[in-house]
Amino acid sequence: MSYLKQADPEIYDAIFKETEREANKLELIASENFVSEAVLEAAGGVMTNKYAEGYPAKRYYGGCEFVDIAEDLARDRAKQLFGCEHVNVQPHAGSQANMAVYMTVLKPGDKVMGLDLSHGGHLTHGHPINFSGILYDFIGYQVDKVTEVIDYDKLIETAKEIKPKMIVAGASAYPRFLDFEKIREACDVSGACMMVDIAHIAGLVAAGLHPSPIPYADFVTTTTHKTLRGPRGGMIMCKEQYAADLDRMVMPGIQGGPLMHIIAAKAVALKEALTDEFKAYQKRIVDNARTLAEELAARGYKLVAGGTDTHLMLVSFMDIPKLTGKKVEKALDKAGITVNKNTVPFDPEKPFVTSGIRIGTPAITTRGMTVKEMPIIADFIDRAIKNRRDDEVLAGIAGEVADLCAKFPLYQERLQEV
Ligand code: DSN
Repeated sequence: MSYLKQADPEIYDAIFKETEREANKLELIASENFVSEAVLEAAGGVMTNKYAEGYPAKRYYGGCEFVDIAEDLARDRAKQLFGCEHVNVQPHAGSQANMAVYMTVLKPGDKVMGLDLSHGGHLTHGHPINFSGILYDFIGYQVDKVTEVIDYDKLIETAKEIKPKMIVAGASAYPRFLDFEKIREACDVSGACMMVDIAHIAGLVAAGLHPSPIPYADFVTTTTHKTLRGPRGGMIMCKEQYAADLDRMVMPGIQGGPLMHIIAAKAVALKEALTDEFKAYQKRIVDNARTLAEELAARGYKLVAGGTDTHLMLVSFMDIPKLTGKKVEKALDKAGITVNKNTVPFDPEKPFVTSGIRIGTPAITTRGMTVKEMPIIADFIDRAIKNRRDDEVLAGIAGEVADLCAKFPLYQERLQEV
């Protein structure tokens, strides 16, 4: 019998339906994934009850001996996985991780450079409506109009000229490898501190499938729930010289009590990430993304930057009159396929409309799909876009999607009515 079903049937029902949605639809949002039952168990455990301001062995509360074990394990495993000098596993999310780094190094009004949101960056990399753009003087850098790859020469020139205090690398919608050597060069010529946000590519970096920023960067931030496949949360790695200042900035600077149940779940995910099976999983993510991108290109779709090196791709509809990301997202949703509309470089549309969609393979790869399924998925996407005004066809595709998903079961025990 479920305690939750008895105590709160409405929430029980919403969670049950979300489990069904995840199991029966194709989850192609590049930043999402399906965590293991072990991660879910830790995240749903009694450590949610514990206040533990401070750090292991230096807490402001008694009774921290067991949460200390969890946080120490999370820190040790992160260091082993990424080869970093220091790590803080307490940030509640990626946004708090980025805020903690900025506040460790910068003063309000300082000049910072970050990739423009519409060129693949992130809100916290200096967007004017975000705290980052409100507090600091962010100057954006962009991709090249023809290659749609970051224009590193221009970035280095601009850095030389404006002498930012920090350069932020990292992206939430950029399909090619990031060149950390070039970013380091831009930092060195301008005297800037280097921060890399690897939220999207953390799993790939851990598996050695994307170059690591650790040797180059002063700070590396990440979320733990994307390719890394852990609980929703954040993490910061840095050189030892910044460790004490950074830890003070996370707590008491911007956060209070850490979410110890989530830190325990981060430790579990990091243990999983240290296995050979995880490395093989990351390789399958990349193989699937490359194959899906090729299959979409073969059906006439334009891929930003010509394809992908990572777990994600951006499909641009800029050359197709009247077609927008918003319309495609809606049609795919009706066909049982979940993606997000996304601006593409030099997009004339607003962020709520956009001229593109972002597609990622981490979640479908977790449930066991391989390169064999990618042509089938490309076909679903193509047919849904072509028949976007025909609800009957879209419902038919949704049926085929559910049949495909049934071959790759997910959270089956949770779908047994209790
Ligand atoms: N919202 C995340 C993403 O989808 O990429 C970034 O924070």
